[in-house]
Amino acid sequence: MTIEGVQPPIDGTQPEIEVVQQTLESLGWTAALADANAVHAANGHRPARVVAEDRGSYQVIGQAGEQRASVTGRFRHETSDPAEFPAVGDWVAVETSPAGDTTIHAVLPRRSALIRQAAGRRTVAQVVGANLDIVFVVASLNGDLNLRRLERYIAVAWESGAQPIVLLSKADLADDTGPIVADVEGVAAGATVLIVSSFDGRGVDEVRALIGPGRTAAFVGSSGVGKSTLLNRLAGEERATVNEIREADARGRHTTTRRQIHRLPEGGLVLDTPGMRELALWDGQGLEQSFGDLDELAAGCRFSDCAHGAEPDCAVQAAIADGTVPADRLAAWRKLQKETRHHERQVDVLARNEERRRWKAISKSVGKHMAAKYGPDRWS
Ligand SMILES: Nc1nc2c(ncn2[C@@H]2O[C@H](COP(=O)(O)OP(=O)(O)OP(=O)(O)O)[C@@H](O)[C@H]2O)c(=O)[nH]1
Ligand SMILES: [Mg+2]
Ligand SMILES: [Zn+2]
Repeated sequence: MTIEGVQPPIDGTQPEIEVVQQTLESLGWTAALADANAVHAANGHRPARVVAEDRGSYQVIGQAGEQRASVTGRFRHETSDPAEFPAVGDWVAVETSPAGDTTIHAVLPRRSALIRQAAGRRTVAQVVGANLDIVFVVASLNGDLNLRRLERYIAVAWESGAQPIVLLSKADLADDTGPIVADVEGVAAGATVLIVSSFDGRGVDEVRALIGPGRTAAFVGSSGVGKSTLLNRLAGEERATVNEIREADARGRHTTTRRQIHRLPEGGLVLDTPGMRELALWDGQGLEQSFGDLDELAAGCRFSDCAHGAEPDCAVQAAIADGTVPADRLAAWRKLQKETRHHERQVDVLARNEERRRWKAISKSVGKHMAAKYGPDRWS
């Protein structure tokens, strides 16, 4: 399935400049990206967004419509870190040769990135999605709701720099959602929890409004929770294949097999992902980057081992009381610390050091995003 709505000009000429701007903006283009792109524009490269990837072949979309693209030999040669290769959601600088081959010269800085530890024995960072505004963590209300797993998903979503929102799906199958919602809110670390049903339509308009024109949202969660069904409902047509879950244990069948960004009629963008059982956070370095404001504040607490609870003269609690720090950020920080401690026991030190360098580059752009969101003094 491909993205619709952006067509190349019929006669092959360049579309008018306003039309180009509007198209890029509807794909999530921002002034900050335009700044970062200036050096590439000077080289005659055009911006495009990666909407799908297939073993090194990228599907990109930009003012020239949709194209297949691959990275230049030079890019491949100079990039040793898999996390620096283009990922779905990335903005890239492309060039099309007279023969019609499109190549990617550079990846523009990411303002957010959903990163997980890739499956397999080696500890490798995998960018699930880049430049996301919202990460919808989807869990089904029909029985198989695992709070610990959900908690980890939410922690990784917080870490991405995007806004995490929990979607409890298949509400039409649940009688009394009250107790479950309370449990989920307990592990949501301040993320909003919404109840949806793609069958009776409950919550669908809220989700649509949250995504909004020019914004990008990802659906993540276990197989079979209804991510693709919700995408189809939002799109008003069948964009992605959907399959029955297994009767015996309510598990999904891993129907969606690759990540792909779809465009909604209203102009929002949805990244549908294959079901992932685990979304593991692999390193604590990101914590310092994303929660640097709390670290700094904590230095001002009376006790060096302050847990920022009921201790006297706690600078973190003071900041929450005067409104400089939202209370949910403290909750999110705690959850992430817990998750990281758990995880650090599992990864070998060598791999962690390697990841640390990778993570720095990525989280730098996340930090910039946070600065824009929460103010530069606490994030720079
Ligand atoms: N009752 C009910 N069933 C739903 C709802 N949404 C999805 N389903 C069903 O759940 C099953 C799995 O849906 P999918 O959309 O394929 O799930 P997915 O999360 O995309 O799964 P993967 O692609 O494997 O990760 C299908 O049989 C859907 O019809 C809902 O709101 N209510
Ligand atoms: Mg699916
Ligand atoms: Zn404190």
